[in-house]
Amino acid sequence: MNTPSLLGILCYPDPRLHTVARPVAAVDERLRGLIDRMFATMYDANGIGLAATQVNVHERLVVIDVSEERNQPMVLINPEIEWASPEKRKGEEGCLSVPGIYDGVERSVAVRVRALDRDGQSRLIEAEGMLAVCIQHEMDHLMGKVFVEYLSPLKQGRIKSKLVKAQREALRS
Ligand code: GNR
Ligand code: NI
Repeated sequence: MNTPSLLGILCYPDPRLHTVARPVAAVDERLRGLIDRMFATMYDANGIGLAATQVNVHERLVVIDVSEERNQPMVLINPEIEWASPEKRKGEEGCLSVPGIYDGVERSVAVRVRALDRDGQSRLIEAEGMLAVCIQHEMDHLMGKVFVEYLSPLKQGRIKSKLVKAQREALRS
């Protein structure tokens, strides 16, 4: 197969990151083409996950690879959380749409998620550790939520100013 072309990643505070995604209607060749381009974009950016929202496609689709070797691609289509552990833990998060910003977010330590795979087969995914964190982070994107929204208004304001300034300067150079 040809190398899939890369997609542009929206940067916070782009208002399009707050769009709520609609369910994927059909797992077909169009969708598999988009999935391949999302993986290429995620691996190119050294991310462990990418939600369709971040590439301005507002459908419930996520790609993930939390493996060290970057050889365990995972696709979640129309994911729904069936169970989230009441036990939570605070961990450091980053986001390809919020470059250079890292801060602590509380997440359930384990989740069970129902989703379709790239063949349209229904799967139950039992996740803990980094995979559980990543799935919750990506599913927030599909709901139009970016991790910085868990931080204090003061921090959010500082992050916004910093990124707006950085994007202005990137545009000028
Ligand atoms: O690459 C990513 N790393 C990461 C680290 C800690 C918690 C969540 C993530 S997801 C992020 C990629 C991304 O922005 N996905 O939406
Ligand atoms: Ni993200």
